[in-house]
Amino acid sequence: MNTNKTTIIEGSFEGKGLKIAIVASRFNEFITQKLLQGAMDCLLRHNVSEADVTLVWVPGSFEIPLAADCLAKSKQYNAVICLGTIIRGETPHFQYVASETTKGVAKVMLDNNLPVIFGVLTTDNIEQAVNRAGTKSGNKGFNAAQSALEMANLLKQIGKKS
Ligand code: INI
Repeated sequence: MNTNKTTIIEGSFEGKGLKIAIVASRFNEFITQKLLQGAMDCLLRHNVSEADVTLVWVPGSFEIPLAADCLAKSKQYNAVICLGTIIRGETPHFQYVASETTKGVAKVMLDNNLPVIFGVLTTDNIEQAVNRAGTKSGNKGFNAAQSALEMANLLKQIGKKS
């Protein structure tokens, strides 16, 4: 029930003036490049200036949290978007990389009070990854950028810690 007394706060998707950092990992780069294209498409279509985007490449998803933390601590950005592709192999390696990357990104976000968006695919096979990188299931890079815009604008309203 909305009695018109409720205060509702939400972030818009307006990107004008926002400074965005993207951390992308080279492992499975052929997929991650598609996520990056999707993310840039979203940012530019929502009025983020190309000059206000910084792109940082890291070797693999495991290294994403460290780079994201450095970018967050620089206080130069309204949001950090993390893009990577982790595909299950024959060993438990996938599990360790996926788990540490996920935990790491979440930690960086909370430690820095900044939107740090999880645009990392974790899939059972290459087909699932392709489906999420601009084919059957959309483009998760585009979705990640949307989340970054919404959260950056939301944090402008609720993000100040006393
Ligand atoms: N890194 C990925 O981004 N995706 C993977 O699927 C992957 N697998 O499966 O091994 C992967 N491994 C590399 C890892 O991220 C680190 O770069 C490496 O362990 C060095 O620290």
